[in-house]
Amino acid sequence: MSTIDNHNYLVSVSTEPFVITQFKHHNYLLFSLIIPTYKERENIQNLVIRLTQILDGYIPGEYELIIVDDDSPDRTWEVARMLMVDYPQLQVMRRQAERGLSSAVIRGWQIARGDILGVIDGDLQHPPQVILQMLDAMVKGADLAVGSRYVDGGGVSRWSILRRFLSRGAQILGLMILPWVLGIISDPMSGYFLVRRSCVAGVTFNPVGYKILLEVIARGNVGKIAEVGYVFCERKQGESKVTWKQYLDYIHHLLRLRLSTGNLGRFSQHMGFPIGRFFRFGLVGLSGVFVDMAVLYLLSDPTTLGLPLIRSKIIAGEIAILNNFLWNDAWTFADVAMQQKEWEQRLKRFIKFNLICLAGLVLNVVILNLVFNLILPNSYIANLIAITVATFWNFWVNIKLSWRVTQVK
Ligand SMILES: Nc1nc2c(ncn2[C@@H]2O[C@H](COP(=O)(O)OP(=O)(O)OP(=O)(O)O)[C@@H](O)[C@H]2O)c(=O)[nH]1
Ligand SMILES: [Mg+2]
Repeated sequence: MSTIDNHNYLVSVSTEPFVITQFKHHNYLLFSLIIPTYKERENIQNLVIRLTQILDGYIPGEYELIIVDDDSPDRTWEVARMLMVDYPQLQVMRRQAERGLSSAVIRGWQIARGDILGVIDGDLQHPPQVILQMLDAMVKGADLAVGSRYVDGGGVSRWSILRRFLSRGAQILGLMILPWVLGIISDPMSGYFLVRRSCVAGVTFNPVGYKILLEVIARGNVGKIAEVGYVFCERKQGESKVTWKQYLDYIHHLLRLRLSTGNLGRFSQHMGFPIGRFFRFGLVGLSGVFVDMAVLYLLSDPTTLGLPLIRSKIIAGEIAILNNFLWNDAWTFADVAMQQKEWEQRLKRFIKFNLICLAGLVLNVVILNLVFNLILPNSYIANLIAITVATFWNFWVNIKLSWRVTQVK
């Protein structure tokens, strides 16, 4: 997943799965610390100096620092590369094909040689000396050592009321959606932690947004957890990259983890049923209902175009199908569609989707009739049953025929 460029530096080149391997390196190390950076030109040298002083006094020669920079416009990667001359334990990866904090951390761990894997912010807001307590906890047998702002010795220095409120609000929301992940530590939003390689090796991660720790706890095999207090310092140089998008990403991430881990995830794996996809497919279907209704109104209502009902319905239905197809292709089955991007392939999928939905409609009518006449003479309940069966039909047959995952491999 990474190569060496013609200046002898690491560059990430592909979008391979986010899987960390068990050891295969003969030049194994005790500890690899990832420093994800985006526009941290002014901070990076100080951080490397501090970390080196601290770690050289504790585990000289047994660690590496890996800066993963997302091609920062301020050329952080260039400054970092120059440091490599004086700091041989430093590696630098400049990512041009991918973006994002969490994925940067995983890409770093994928090239790491350490038995203990860690992450620290590149802006000096995480006090470097705390790493020693965390390493100590790992050496004493913890699987995961988390720097926490909410245990003894921890805190935030000068956060505004709004930021404190948002941070706590996010934590409470997370507790409601993923209690078995956020409920087991005091600071699940921490971006400062160490984890044992064996707890994350072989796991397929799906990193979204900022909160990589959630991903590690939810998908990894973490047993014993240690928490070490630290004070989240003020940023002195550079600027924060936190925007509203991070809050949206966070909610997206929670829902994704909710559907793919815990009981639902186990059920989904056990039954071979892709619950997350089904959820997205259902949402898209719902959006189609609104499109259908709106177009039907525009075409058939006497106050608008006043076209005949049947003709309006056929056009509205087809536009809704087109709407659903576009969303499913871009979202529900994006991973499959990305591998089959030619317009002929898209057209083929669209035609199949149309035919399957048509068959679904026929099925809908047949089941409605059967249930209504033979089992339960209530047209609404009968219709609900018919819609449910048709939705499963549409989903399942479209997976098998339109967005065929097996064909991709
Ligand atoms: N590689 C990479 N690093 C990132 C990205 N976004 C942020 N970072 C780094 O991740 C660390 C944390 O980001 P910050 O923007 O400082 O977020 P924060 O510390 O939670 O928030 P502040 O208190 O506002 O600074 C810093 O080292 C950033 O440079 C990204 O998209 N890619
Ligand atoms: Mg920061």
